[in-house]
Amino acid sequence: TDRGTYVAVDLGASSGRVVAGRLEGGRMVTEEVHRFPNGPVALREGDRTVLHWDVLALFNGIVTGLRHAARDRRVVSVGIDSWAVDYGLLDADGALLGNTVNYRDWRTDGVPDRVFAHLPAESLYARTGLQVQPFNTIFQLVSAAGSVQLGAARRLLLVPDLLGHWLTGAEVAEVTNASTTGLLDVAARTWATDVTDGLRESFGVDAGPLLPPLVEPGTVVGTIDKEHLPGSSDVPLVAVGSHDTASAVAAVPAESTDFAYISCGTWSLVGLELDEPVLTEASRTANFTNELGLDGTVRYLRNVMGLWLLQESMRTWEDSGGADEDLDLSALLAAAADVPALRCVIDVDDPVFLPPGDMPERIVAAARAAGEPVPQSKAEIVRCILDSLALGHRRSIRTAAELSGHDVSVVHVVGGGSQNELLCRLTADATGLPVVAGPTEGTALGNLLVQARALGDLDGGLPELRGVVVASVADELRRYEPPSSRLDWDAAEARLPTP
Ligand code: ADP
Ligand code: LRH
Repeated sequence: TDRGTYVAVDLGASSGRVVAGRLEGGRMVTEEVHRFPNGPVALREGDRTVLHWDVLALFNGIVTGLRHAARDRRVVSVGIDSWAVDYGLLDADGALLGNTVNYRDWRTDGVPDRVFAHLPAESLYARTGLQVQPFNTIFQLVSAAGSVQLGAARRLLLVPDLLGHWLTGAEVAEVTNASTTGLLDVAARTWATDVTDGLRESFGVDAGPLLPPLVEPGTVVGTIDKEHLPGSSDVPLVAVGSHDTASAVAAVPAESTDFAYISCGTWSLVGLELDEPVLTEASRTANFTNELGLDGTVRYLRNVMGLWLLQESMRTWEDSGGADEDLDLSALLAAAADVPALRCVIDVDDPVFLPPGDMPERIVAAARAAGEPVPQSKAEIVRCILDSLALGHRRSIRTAAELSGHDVSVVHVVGGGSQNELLCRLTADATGLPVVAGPTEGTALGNLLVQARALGDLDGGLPELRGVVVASVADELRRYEPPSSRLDWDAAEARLPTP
């Protein structure tokens, strides 16, 4: 029997995709129906330049994708996920106040310390369990204190909820993504009113009234306006794990519970799935985050700078003139594989790498400052990035296991980066654990499975959903065993600054 087609909208920092999925004999069969680019847009604002997202282009991409999906399929539901923390503000008429600011904008430089002077980092961590990243929503709001837009705002909607609002009129905050704001009580899964009270008293930022009601993944939040799905009637918008990383983790093809995951794309999100947050002082100082997952789970992880380093390096090289074949990703990776391992390693978590810019130059400067051999060629720079990311993966998995008291016997790498064989091989080598790579579009799969379950077409918890993942992507998975003769990762790690 044809249950119809679920449509996942998955917006990454580097591209947006619309994926149609159908259940067939216990498998979720997927087809990408539309893909469009995404990236920062630098725009003058008074006397400075602010990085934005082109949120209207994203909306257009979604609408086009829905149209493609509905052309010869019966669409029965839609779900949206995106990167975390960013938001749009609506005024009292429901109009968008300005473009969504990109989390890599420098407006939050120095803001965390200003906040901690009033709201101590220890008590914020105890309440929210959230890592300190300058771009957390709480810091973005404080950086906007006193602005005309914030003064006129009536509603704050995170990116997936904003796009969903434009499709349906609903105003909600899906809880997995809300857990990245710094405004959520991680244990209660409710807004942290003591934090919003503190923001009002210390910074005059009255965020509390802007925050919409929270919903858990699986909630039907509204009906897609007919103009966007002509021919279909009453298609529900389902709140999925609207934080892309939550959907990615839900679709890890794990067959046991002692797995670590790396959601590997623009970022490497490296960690474990837990039942309870870890709110210890050691966890806070290691900057581990407790973000919320499906079905009451906690995503205990660290943000490792990820393939952003490679994306931005390639962009720099492209901008500086040569659209030659050197800039083909697979050719670059093949050349990097021939460079000797661990010659130059850098601390990828250094905040200098966060904003857009000349990444090769920053990498060279970081190597020079640390007394590492300076990479010369493109291949050497790429090799330095991948060796250093593998070190970041290794350190994060080990620390996650230590801080949570959990064992890890396998590492699942999902997302676009799971196609990077060299990085997967290095990660197996660095961690001393088998790596299972794939699926590439796990986030979309996690999004689709939550819709199917919400519609009553699937039963069970995460183990059952993961069973469907395994059945759906088994052919796509690649396994990398840690080699018996190992490179000296201990010595390489010792060359990095201690965290
Ligand atoms: P995001 O969701 O953050 O936009 P993705 O999960 O789409 O990111 O991953 C994008 C990354 O995947 C790219 O930066 C690139 O490094 C990597 N990638 C994409 N395709 C390939 C490929 N064929 N081989 C190796 N790496 C790839
Ligand atoms: C990955 C991601 C990550 C966040 C970052 C802002 O796309 O959602 O989990 O930390 O974007």
